[in-house]
Amino acid sequence: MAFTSQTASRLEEQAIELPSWAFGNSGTRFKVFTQPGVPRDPFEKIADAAQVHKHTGLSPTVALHIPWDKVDDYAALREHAEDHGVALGTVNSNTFQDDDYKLGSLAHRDPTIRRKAIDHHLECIDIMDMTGSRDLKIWLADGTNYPGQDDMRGRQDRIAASLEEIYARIGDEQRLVLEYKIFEPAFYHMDIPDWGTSYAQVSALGERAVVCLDTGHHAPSTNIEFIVMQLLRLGKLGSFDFNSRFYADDDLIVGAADPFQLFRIIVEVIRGGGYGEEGDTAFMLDQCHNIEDKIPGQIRSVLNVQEMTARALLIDLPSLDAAQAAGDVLTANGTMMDAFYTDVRPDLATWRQERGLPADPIAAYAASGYQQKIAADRVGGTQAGWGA
Ligand code: PSV
Ligand code: MN
Ligand code: MN
Repeated sequence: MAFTSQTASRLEEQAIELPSWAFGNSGTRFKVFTQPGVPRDPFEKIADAAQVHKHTGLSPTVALHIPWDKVDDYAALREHAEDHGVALGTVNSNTFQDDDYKLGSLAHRDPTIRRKAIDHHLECIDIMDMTGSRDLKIWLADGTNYPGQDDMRGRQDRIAASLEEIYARIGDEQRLVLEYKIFEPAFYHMDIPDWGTSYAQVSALGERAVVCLDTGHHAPSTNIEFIVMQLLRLGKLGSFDFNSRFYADDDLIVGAADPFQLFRIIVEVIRGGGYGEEGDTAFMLDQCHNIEDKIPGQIRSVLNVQEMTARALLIDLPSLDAAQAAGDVLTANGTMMDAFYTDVRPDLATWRQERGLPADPIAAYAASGYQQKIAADRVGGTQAGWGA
């Protein structure tokens, strides 16, 4: 199937949320490389994120991380975003950078620590009310390092009770999104290590509690698209944190390590009704750009997602269905591969031009002078929060 006007209009339904932390300095536990011109506050992070949307038309919202993006006046932040042509998106909580949470947050045995962690989430919901955000995303660093360190069952029960209290405060138009991660920072067990645990926890809460699938949070060789299929089938795939990895939680540019995996994931999103206007699955990036420039790194990322979406939209579904029904293994697989191997880049350049966007967003950004301007104007930019 060729790139048609129908493909073009389905691509208009795409929105990919950017993480505010992608624009700050970041690194590994070995070294944080500082870059000239990085934002000094959340306002500047949003201005940078707006550059990505301006050049691609793909990223109308920016996710916040509290307390990294704490400000005195959220109405002003919201207005600032709107002035820059974007809106504020998901609010991410943070219970992993405080000494009190050494042994856990929502799972902690001590009710005063649990209270503090729950209250942090209630504060995040207050912020969502001011920013107009729909989603509260919770990723917990909770877990243990040694067998016997704590009672895993008790921790699971305490998380359930804590989440119940947080969920009770979620507004009618808001959602609680629970992310899972196989390991790190805890290494013996994580309290929310996999989609099944996240699914069990959110299912107990109610309709507006859903799962976040971070593509970097699985064991090597995990069939992630199977999880996508299953969560969509169960009506619980709330969002993606897209990034790519070679080894662990690498947070590299989405589609860089394994574009075919990204393609397969998006095929299942479309198949499961999670894409665009018909679906409720939010696309977000969760990445850091440690050694490359951050704004063009984000531009490349959203273009990679768009490119794999376009290829996924090209699958000849009637032929695929016929081949599957006939048990014609090679034709069925070949139909998928024909779409995957189609170079859609010229069509996407045209798609952009037809919508008043630059054919080559990375070149247009480089020519805009924005990078030089922020390097000259901003001194002493912030750290994204990682690799400190
Ligand atoms: C930690 O692994 C993590 O990368 C999770 O993926 C969160 O989504 C992100 O940090 C931001 O809190
Ligand atoms: Mn994530
Ligand atoms: Mn992660």
